[in-house]
Amino acid sequence: MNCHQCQQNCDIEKSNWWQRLTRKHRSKQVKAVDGNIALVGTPNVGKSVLFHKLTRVYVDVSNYPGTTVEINRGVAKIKGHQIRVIDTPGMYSLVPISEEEKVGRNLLSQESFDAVIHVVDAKNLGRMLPLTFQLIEAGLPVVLAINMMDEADNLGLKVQSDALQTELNIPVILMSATLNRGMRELKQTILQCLSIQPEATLNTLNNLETAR
Ligand SMILES: Nc1nc2c(ncn2[C@@H]2O[C@H](COP(=O)(O)OP(=O)(O)O)[C@@H](O)[C@H]2O)c(=O)[nH]1
Ligand SMILES: [Mg+2]
Repeated sequence: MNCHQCQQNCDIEKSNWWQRLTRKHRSKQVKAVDGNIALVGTPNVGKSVLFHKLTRVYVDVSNYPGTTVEINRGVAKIKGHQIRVIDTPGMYSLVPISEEEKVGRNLLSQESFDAVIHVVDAKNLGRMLPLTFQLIEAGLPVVLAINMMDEADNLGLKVQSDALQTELNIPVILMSATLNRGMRELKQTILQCLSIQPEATLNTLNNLETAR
């Protein structure tokens, strides 16, 4: 019998080989993502360092349509969940002046995010918090990642993260992206924003259920 693939004799061994190959190819395809997050903030606060620490699975660099502004998109794998991450261009305000800020604002308004991580420099909190307020006022699901804590510590600066968290009513994480400090808390918070309960919480809930 002629095979429709090769137009020759198609033995059973070959069809098994074909099935194995297509099965292998299918298993290599990227699974559907479980959520979307964005990294935002002024230039030089560590967004790209954080982006590369989070995304090791797949990274795509492209220009935002009609502009020369580069956008990095990737996929973070956190506890088996695939989360799309976008590294937005630097922005000082949601009221755009530069082309980068326009692109950043467009991205935030056109796409839907489960978490918008506002990355700030711990040494310059006063200058950076106004954007946090704007993002919160815009109704975005903001997480404040206070980065460069290593440098703040060296300067003897203290950041009252608990007070900030209570005042702003959003998750606040102290971190040093280059030193991997705070990465675990950030990943845990991202899962919580996606309504994916961390194991500990799930276990606690299960225990409560069985105790009834
Ligand atoms: N000391 C210190 N440097 C950092 C940290 N995170 C990022 N950097 C450095 O800050 C600079 C700007 O980082 P980058 O990720 O390019 O910032 P972006 O403009 O926000 O994307 C780079 O030289 C990084 O190595 C950190 O937690 N501590
Ligand atoms: Mg960058």
